[in-house]
Amino acid sequence: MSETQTPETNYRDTVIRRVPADTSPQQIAEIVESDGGVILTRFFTEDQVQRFNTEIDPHLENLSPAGSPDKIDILEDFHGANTKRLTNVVTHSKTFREEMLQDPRILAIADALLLPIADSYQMTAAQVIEIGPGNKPQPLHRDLENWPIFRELGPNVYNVTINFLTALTDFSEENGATRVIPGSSHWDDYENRGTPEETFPALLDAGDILLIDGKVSHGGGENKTSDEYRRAMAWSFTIGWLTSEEAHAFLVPLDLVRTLPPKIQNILGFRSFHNASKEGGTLWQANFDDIAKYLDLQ
Ligand SMILES: O=C(O)CCC(=O)C(=O)O
Ligand SMILES: [Fe+2]
Repeated sequence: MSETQTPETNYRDTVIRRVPADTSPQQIAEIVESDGGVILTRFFTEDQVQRFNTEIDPHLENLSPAGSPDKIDILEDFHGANTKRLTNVVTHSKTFREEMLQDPRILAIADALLLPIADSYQMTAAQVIEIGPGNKPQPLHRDLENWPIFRELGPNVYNVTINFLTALTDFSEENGATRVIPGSSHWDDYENRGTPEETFPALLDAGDILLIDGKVSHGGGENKTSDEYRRAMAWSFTIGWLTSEEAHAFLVPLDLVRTLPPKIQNILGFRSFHNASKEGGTLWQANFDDIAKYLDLQ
């Protein structure tokens, strides 16, 4: 149990620290580097959450609750038997595209955490995750395991990915709040993902964000209710020199992309990834030039 626990505060509020949404990006980055995650309270307004939910509702309705079409055992487990997962959220939601993704606070936090190791970053995925009644706990994992070599490299590796897990309904321990093992980012052996007993639930209100790095062990919680649906969006940014989970550059229509600012176009893979400050090459180019030029983006 954390040393910061005091009789007046619930341990759950101290073990995953909670800070207001207007906390400085530097402070947020420091907490994430220390604990592996932090809760940013009241980040998005009720109105934003409500509009977002309304925009994605029809898309979710059309989805099967079988997690994903993947028939590989570990992915079936990972994606859940009664969980809906909606991808390509940039295309589906105007509120996400124009407000959440362009929120200067989000970009400043991502800058603080990712620009020290690369000159540009991308959104590897934006996925709505609706955990339904009876769904088992998701296996504990670190998000950097998407690129498994990092598992072998362990805690001394740079943090290459961050996840802004946003609550779209209130999270409770019973309905499947994400579970986190704070500090597991510093464990020596990344083959060790910890045990359910070591986890703490991220108790969020709709609009709060659980921001985690790629190094902390966590997983979606079990939904023990008979009638509640826990809805979240996991949207993750990774440095530009890793392949992203979602191929946004092939999924988001170019006409839509033309309406977005250059930094967002870059985040979606419609501009090249630079590494000049580290004396690295430019990646994802066309004829040695920025693909934005090839695509005639302004
Ligand atoms: O649904 C959740 O609470 C966790 C999702 C997650 O860990 C992920 O998408 O990487
Ligand atoms: Fe995860």
